[in-house]
Amino acid sequence: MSADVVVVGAGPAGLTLANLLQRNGIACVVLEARDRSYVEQRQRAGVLDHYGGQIFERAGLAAEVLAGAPVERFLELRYEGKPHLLDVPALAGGRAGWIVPQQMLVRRLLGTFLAGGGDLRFEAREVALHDLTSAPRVTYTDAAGPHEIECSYVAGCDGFHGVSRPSIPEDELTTYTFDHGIGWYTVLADAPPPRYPLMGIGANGFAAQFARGPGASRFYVQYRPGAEDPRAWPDDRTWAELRVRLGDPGLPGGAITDREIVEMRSFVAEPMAYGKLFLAGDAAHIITPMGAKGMNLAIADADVLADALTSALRGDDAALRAYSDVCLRRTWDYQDFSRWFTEMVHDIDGDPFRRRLARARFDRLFTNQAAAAAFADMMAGVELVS
Ligand code: FAS
Repeated sequence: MSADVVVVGAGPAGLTLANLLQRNGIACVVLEARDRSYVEQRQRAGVLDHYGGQIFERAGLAAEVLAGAPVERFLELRYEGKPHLLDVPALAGGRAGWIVPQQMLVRRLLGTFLAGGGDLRFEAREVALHDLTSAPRVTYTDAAGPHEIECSYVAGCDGFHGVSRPSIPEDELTTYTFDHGIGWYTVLADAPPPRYPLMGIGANGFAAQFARGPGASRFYVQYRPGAEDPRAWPDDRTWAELRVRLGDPGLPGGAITDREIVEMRSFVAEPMAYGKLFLAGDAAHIITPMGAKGMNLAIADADVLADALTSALRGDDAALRAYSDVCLRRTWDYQDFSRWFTEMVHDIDGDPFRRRLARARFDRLFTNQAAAAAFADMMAGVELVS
């Protein structure tokens, strides 16, 4: 069997790429290791930034993938319980994002791809990439047995733990890892969502509350990795921490349905390409959820890669040769923004000097129009000017 492109992974990167290639008339096959219900249920991100929304607008997909998704408005930051509202879209010249749970976006992208006749194969096991610098082949097995697909290009959209990045010889890659020294205990609870996306900042540490559908909220509570495991906290302790840090003694509790810990780490692999293999999304980079850029970076990579692959398959590979540099420029821009944001709202190591720096950073958002606009520009997602 042969295809123009084999896309490994059906997450935001893989499904955005597959839909955009499909609209360009490029034949691609998507290989996904898990089953459909896993792919459609996995809860993660919650915000599509304005730039990501423009990608779907340009592709004629926005009406379907964003149907009913509320447009984001204010961001509420409570500093030692005192509320501060940032009208991010207004500060970004009207560029607003959407509050859309990642699993809903993935479910809809899956639907549009299949409705367009897309070839998506679930439970594709033992995916392996071969001859990436000559005539690429991808092998895998499923219930029907072993398969081999010859292709012109491979898109590695299989996340941080996928097979694509490890298929690149180690001496071809430079990797950067950064441990922020912060952990987030994240819980999903049947608790009414906040009026606006909410962050609590103060001496007790960071907390946040975001909507995850009409009757559910996702909460985040900062903890010190290695010093404790908050998953062992009784629920009363979790609610007590949230009420103090969010400055809301009356915060209604609710059944906690999911508990995870996320240690804040950042990672970048350079370059995002090897031979005929191109990495997109978490396969190439991991960013903290501060500023909500992980999923949005994955979608932005897929947009650049779709255009570049389409041009290459029509005879002009200039954009494909530039792919890694273009995406790494945005990746490092967002890594810097996410670190800046992380430092502003977290008590990183109890250092009083750093805590005062963070407070100065915070105050500038509400006293300096240019600083607030720069913050909102990054929240909206940036168009890369060459
Ligand atoms: P994904 O990991 O989403 O998808 C990869 C796909 O490839 C998966 O379906 C996987 O099953 C499949 N796969 C893996 N190995 C394979 C193999 N060998 N063969 C075939 N298929 C394979 N981002 C934000 O923007 N905002 C947030 O608030 C946010 N919160 C997060 C909270 C948590 C707890 C976590 C873990 C992440 C969060 N993220 C957030 C980041 C997250 O959304 C990722 O950036 C996003 O899922 C990246 O999308 P993909 O690159 O498509 O990778």
